[in-house]
Amino acid sequence: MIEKSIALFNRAQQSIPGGVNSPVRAFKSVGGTPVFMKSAKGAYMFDADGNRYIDYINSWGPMILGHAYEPVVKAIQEYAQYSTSFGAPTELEIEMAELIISIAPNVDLIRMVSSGTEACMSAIRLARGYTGRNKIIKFEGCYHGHADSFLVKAGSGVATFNIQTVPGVTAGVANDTLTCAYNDLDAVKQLVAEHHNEIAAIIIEPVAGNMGCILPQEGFLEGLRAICDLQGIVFIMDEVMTGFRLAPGGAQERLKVNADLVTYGKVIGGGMPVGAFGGKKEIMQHISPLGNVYQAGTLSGNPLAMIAGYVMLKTLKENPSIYKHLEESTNYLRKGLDEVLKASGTPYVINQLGSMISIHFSEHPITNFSSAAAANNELFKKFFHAMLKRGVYLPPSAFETWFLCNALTREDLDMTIQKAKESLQEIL
Ligand code: HOZ
Repeated sequence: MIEKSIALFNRAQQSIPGGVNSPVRAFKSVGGTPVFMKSAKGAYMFDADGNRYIDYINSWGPMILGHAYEPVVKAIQEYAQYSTSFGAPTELEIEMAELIISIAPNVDLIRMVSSGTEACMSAIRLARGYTGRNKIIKFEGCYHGHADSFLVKAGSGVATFNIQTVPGVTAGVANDTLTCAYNDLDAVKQLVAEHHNEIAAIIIEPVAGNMGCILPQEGFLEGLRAICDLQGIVFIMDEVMTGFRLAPGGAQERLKVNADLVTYGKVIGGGMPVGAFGGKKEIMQHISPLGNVYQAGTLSGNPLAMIAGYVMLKTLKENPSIYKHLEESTNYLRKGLDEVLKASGTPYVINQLGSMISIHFSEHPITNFSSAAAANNELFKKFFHAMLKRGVYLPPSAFETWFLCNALTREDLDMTIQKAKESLQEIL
């Protein structure tokens, strides 16, 4: 029963475009009514009607330690009394920067912003300002937030709603965004050769999470690194999803590939609106007020956002066993899902790295956007609804990765596997 959610959705549509403040929440592509949440604790979310869900979105990544993680909540409560915003520097921002630099590889200087979109948008501007070049290369199905340059062949909601061209993005901006298929190093080489000395940056999700979960094939990231070195191109790793999740030092640490600039979001804010971009001093020193590449924000380094992120990152840094537990949980889930999917007889692919995982209903490996788009995504929609009504909250799109949190118990995982079995029996 989701009567209250239905009433809330009807009401929301009178005052909010589509009834939601971010498109994929609307369930438009899977159909049905989005569930309106009221509270969450640990691995569970509770909707307006009091239904409980095991959560595999975790706010699209940030809640790696589970919802309402007590030390984060307490720190926010304590800091709120000092002021919710200063618009002036604080010691806490230095603590946060020093902590990130101590955890993340290749970060000499870090600038805090308020979202992953801002982080990626600013990193691109910096790369352009630093190199004096205009064009960037991004990969089909990768999503780096909703800044104009990134909405060309983007993943996430743009792919979910099958939007081919985003109105409002000028041809000039779109022309400066070149795209290649994920995992296609030869296509990148060709593009770089065709646009000699024109490309400022290559930006990539080192593990893609916006077309389901897609892993870089062996040598792909290393190949991009080598191209960037050879051509003086800035290599930007968008670690908004992978940062502090795949390892304390994110994909850079886990996959042993170095970025020139790295962008963060999600986990870095402990559930508050936070992003950041950082990297080598040689590049970062071009950011204002050190240099002339302008970038600013009234709420950048906001004290509540900083304390939430600081407590979260410190917990992760000091407790490496969290990553071991997350990995074990995800492996366990993968094994269980593998068994029930195999038994169902339907073709499927499970992609996973660390605590990022997704299912595509496909006979073929899922290695890029076109293979993800060719999968049986109608079946995924049915699977999503069958799981939802059984109390398992998956992303409402095959073009999104699932994120696990550390609060999941074996019982939760067993229940998820059992619900997957029942769901497959219902829909096949
Ligand atoms: N960046 C998130 C994962 N694709 C989606 C968040 C949103 O668009 O609401």
